[in-house]
Amino acid sequence: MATDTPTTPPAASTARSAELFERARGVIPGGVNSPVRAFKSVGGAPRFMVRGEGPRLYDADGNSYIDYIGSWGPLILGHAHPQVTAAIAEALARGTSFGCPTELEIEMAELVCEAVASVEVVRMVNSGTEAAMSILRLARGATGREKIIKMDGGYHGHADSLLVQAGSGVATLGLPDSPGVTGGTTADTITVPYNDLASVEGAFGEHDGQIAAIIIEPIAGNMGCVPPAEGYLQGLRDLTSKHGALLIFDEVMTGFRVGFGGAQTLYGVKPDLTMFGKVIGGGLPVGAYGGRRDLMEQIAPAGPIYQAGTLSGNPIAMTAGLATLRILRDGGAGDGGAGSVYEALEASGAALAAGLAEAALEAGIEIYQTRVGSMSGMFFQSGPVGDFASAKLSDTDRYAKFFHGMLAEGVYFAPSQFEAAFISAAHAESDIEQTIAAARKVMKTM
Ligand code: KE4
Repeated sequence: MATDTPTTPPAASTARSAELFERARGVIPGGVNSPVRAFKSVGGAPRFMVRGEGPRLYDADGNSYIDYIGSWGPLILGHAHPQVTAAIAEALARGTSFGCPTELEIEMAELVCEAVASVEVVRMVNSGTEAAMSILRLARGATGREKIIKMDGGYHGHADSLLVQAGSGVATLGLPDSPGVTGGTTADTITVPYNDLASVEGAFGEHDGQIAAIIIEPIAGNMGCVPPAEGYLQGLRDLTSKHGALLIFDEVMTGFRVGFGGAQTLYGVKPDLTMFGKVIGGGLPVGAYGGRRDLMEQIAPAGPIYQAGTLSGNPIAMTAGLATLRILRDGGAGDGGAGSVYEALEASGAALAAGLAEAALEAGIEIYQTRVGSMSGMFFQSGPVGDFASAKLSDTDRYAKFFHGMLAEGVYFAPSQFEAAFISAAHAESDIEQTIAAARKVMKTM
């Protein structure tokens, strides 16, 4: 859905946002309900948004922004997509939650199983964190093993056992990365560098027979966007199969984002279990986990491994998710032709990346770009970036200057060098062109 891009007013006041931030900090930790929103790593005060439409966000001071966050991934169709909002409005009239099974949940489960070949059975939860907690409990319960391997720089939500310090470059046993997380809960979490098969082999060598699973973002999106090296994911598949461990893909960010079948379909690697979130909720709180039937049927009440949730499979969230996924499956405005949305997203992603590269070259600024479809990264360094250690070599001060310069030009990138950028199907060519023009202007000042 292309939109005529209204001209962005000159960087007007942000007084109302500043006032709201002051008020928020009196009653909400740090003034926000999720840390990254507070602009801590780029400095300055967050903009309080009042509305989103298509590719744009509108803040409390009346400024508008071309949005490359999309609520951190869910809004692949853009803000307030008419078919999604209409479906939600219609569902609302029937009530918001029943605490009983509904056909909507079956339709969602059937759609996810149809889209992702490795998923035979799926359970809805309310966030990616909840999906991660549940999937690890399942992996440990099903294998009878206690240790898990995660990647340095990999993020799977804030469940205790996953809040471990980044490793020291090889397989390191987990030390808590937050007060309140006990050594006991992270003792069984081994961290290894992303894109490094040897360190995984080493971990299995050291802890053979004790490792329940590897949990990984098949395309890392929380160290900036870092795609898997050639053969890496298949290497993990071979190692987990060889050592009787499970392979878990965290597709909360990549699921239905980089293709209708997610990263696993794109790279042709079949995990045992997969987590979902973001896009499958169409902007409402949804997470999910699923995979092999023999594993998933060990989840209560089918099996003994407990997991529950008051609002899991909520009818309004299912409605928003189903409306979104059906448009992605059927293409464009639901006019048939599977994949046409993804083709458009690929074209937009490529155009933005090329424009940013040109702007950086013109300004004599070194950047290292990564991209998979409509999910991308731009590291302020010469690269290459293949893992968290190399990502951290980026010039984060320069990123902060870029972020604020673009914000003043009405373009909203993530307020952190270590996040991904997302394009939606609502971003028109004119939005991409406006973004590139702004980047050319801003990069010259950095
Ligand atoms: P939630 O619990 O925030 O729904 O999902 C956690 C999660 C799990 N797995 C992956 C790959 C994720 O990217 C996330 C959450 N992503 C962050 C952005 N990098 C959400 C933004 C935020 O924390 O506010």
